[in-house]
Formats: sequence, structure tokens, C-alpha cells
Amino acid sequence: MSKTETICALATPSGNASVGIIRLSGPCALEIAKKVTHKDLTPRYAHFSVFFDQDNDVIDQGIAIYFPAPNSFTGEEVVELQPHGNPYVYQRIINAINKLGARHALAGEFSERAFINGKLDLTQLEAIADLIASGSEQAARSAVQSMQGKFSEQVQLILNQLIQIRTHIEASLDFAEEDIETEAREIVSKKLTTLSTEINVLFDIAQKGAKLQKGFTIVLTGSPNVGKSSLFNALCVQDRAIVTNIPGTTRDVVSVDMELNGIPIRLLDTAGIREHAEQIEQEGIVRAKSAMEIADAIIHVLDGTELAAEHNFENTVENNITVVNKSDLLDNDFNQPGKAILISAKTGQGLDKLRNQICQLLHIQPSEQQAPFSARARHLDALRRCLQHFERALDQTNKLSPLELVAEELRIAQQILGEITGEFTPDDLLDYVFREFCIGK
Ligand SMILES: Nc1nc2c(ncn2[C@@H]2O[C@H](COP(=O)(O)OP(=O)(O)OP(=O)(O)O)[C@@H](O)[C@H]2O)c(=O)[nH]1
Ligand SMILES: [Mg+2]
Repeated sequence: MSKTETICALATPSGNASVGIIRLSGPCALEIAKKVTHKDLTPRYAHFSVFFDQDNDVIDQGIAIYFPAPNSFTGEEVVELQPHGNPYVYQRIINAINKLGARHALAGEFSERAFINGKLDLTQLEAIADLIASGSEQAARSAVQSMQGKFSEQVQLILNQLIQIRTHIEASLDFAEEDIETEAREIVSKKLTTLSTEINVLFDIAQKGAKLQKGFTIVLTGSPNVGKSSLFNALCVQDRAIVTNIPGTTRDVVSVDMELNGIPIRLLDTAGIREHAEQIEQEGIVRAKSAMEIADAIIHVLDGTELAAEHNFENTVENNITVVNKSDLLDNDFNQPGKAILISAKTGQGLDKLRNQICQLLHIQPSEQQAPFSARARHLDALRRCLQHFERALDQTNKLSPLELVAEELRIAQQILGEITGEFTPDDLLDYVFREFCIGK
């Protein structure tokens, strides 16, 4: 497909609004915009303008701004027309633009051009798409980090060190002396070990960032009647799940998408787990157990009024939090429940502590702290594959295999890291990345 075509699309939502933006990009953008506005457009100047159709009928009036190449989002000639926000107005302007020779943009085509013209790398453009789609404050903060190049910077730092190691190997290949080779192996082994640790750290941060975009799943579990549904309602501040004093009230998994200290959460309320349940409840328990399998964190709810004094609260499971509910019914001399959190779903006591504990468990800092950078499944996949080649390279180095084999593993690892920023991205992957974006992006 030729990149010299001029493209246009609505960059804002297509509904009713005070204003909307129609974006034109490509070599004929200015010429077309002049015909629509009947104006000479000065670069980066907000022109108040009437927008005309091909029969010189007035469609609307608004603002037109011309961004000359290469100082535009796409790096091409760009004009933004800002009419009033109405779908019929948009359609008439776009029709007029189409008749003047610009075609409608494909999904993500503006971003693709920005990438091809070197305006932003792939992670930055993906971050813009993630920022637009962010469903929580933390997700938006992390997307901004990547948009500003924080993720790419980390990848680049690793790439630089990788290139150093490769250069070192290449240099030692020119010498036949055994001690030079031994020394090279030692250095390569040491540096590769350090670099693997750094990639693992990067992977953890990226994984958190990817999770932030999609949201964390938290499951409430425990015996019947301990107050899971009451806690569910208290945490999402809605009257969503049915609460009664009859054990076995909840059967289906009840789900709510919410924000918790700025973190996107899918909270699941489940059936109380007990031995002798009737048929429907049994199915509920099966569903509760499957929900626990996909959970990022599990909150075990206990009823404080039913606990024996010697109950052992020690939390042994890694992604679990234990809460002791109904604190409002407990005596003042109730023993502090170790690592468990004393709460009352009824009065709200202890819920702030629980919220903080959940953030800690998910390793996400509260919103005023720095968020991890956003990442996508394909980034995680690339980091994973890169690590595999590092492991193989390390193995070959230690097994005294020819250094050429080590060099080859590292060459592949470098190419994989390059896929993240788009430096070495095959065309079909680019198509896959950009076609996932929305039209007008
Ligand atoms: N006093 C007091 N009562 C509570 C509290 N939390 C829940 N309850 C009561 O305990 C009973 C059971 O509450 P639910 O929230 O339905 O309990 P559940 O764990 O969802 O029960 P199942 O769905 O049957 O498994 C209800 O009568 C609630 O009003 C609390 O913190 N304090
Ligand atoms: Mg319930």
C-alpha cells in the first residue's frame, strides 16, 4: 500500500459534542483543506474558518490548523479541522474531503505513519492506544510512562549491554589463543547472568503494567454466612449482591468492575464453601473454586463471632489475605488476629487497611507514587523469548561450546528485543499491532 496517499478520519468520538476533530494527513492535506476552508492556512495558526462542501454550500464553521511536515503527529503534512460535534456535520465534511482525493484512514493508520516516519517507537504508540483505553487512574498513569518512552529506555539499556557482549565475543573470535577465549567466556557468562536478572526485573514491571491495563481479579471466599457478599457490597460501594442471614444465599459468581485506590479491579463474590450443600449450592461451590483458580488475589473471609480463641491466623498462601469480619459484634478484648485484618463489612471498620493490603499484595504503589509502565502481551512474550535465548547462550558458554553458537543465540535475542520497540518488527506484526487501534488514531 502506498504511504503517499492522503488519508482522513474523525479523531474524536462520533456522537454529539461541542467540537470534534477531523484529521487529514498526507501530501495533499493542505491543498484539500484549502479547498474546504477557502483559506490559505498559516502553519500552526488556529484559523477561524467556514467549512464548505464541493458545491460551496456551507457545512459548518470552526477552527482549522495546519501542521507542516515533519512537525506533525504523523510526520507528514497534517491539517486538523475542528467543526461542531455532530455526526451529520462530520459526514458531510469527510465526504467533501473524500471527493477532493483523500481516502478514509484504516484503523491505526495515522499511528503507523508516525512510526514509519520515526516520530515515535512502537511501544510509545501502543501506549497512546492504551492511554485512550485506560479504565483506571493507575492504568492511565502507567500508559503515560510508556508513552514518554520509559519502557523503550529500559529495553534500549538492555540492548546496549547485549551489543557490548556480542562485540566482546566477536573480538575474541579473531584470536586463537586459549586463554583469551577462557577469559572471554568468563566475562560473557558474568555479564549474561547480570543481564538476565535485569530482564527478569523488567519482565516483572512489564507484567504489572500489562495487568494494570486489563485489571486484577480478586475473589472473595469463605464459609457460608461469614459476610462475603456484605464485604463485596461495601468494597464496590453498591448494593450488588444479595445479603441475607440464610447460609448459602450466594450461588452464582457475582462480578463488579471497580477501582481500588486507582487500580482496576474485577471483584468476584462467590458461594460459601461447605461440605453438605444441596445441588444448586454445589454448582455454586464448583464455580467459586474455578474463580479462585484465575484470581490474582484471594480474600478469605472468616466470621469473628464463630472463631475459637486459639484460631491460628498465620497466612501461609502467597496471594491470600485473611479478614475477620463482624468486628462490630466482637468484645473489645478480642485477640488481634495476627496477620489477618479485623473488619466490619457493616460499619466499614478496617476496610481502608484491607484496601491498602490488597494494593501491597498486587505490588502496586498507591496512586500518588510512580506507576509501572504499561505493557502488552506481545512485549511480555518477547521478553520471555529473549530470556530463553540468554539461557541457551549461558548454557553454551558454560558447556564450552563454540563461541559462534553463543553469538548466534545473542543475535536472535537482540532481534527479539528490537521487536518490542519496532526496530526489527516484521511487516505482518506491524499490521497486527496497528489494525488493533481505532480509526482516527
Ligand atoms: N453485625 C454484622 N453483621 C454482618 C457483617 N457482615 C455480614 N453480616 C451479616 O451476616 C449475614 C450474612 O451475610 P452475607 O454477606 O450474606 O454472607 P455471605 O458470606 O455472603 O453468605 P453466603 O452467600 O450465604 O455464603 C447477614 O445477615 C449480614 O447482615 C458485619 O460486619 N457485622
Ligand atoms: Mg453471599
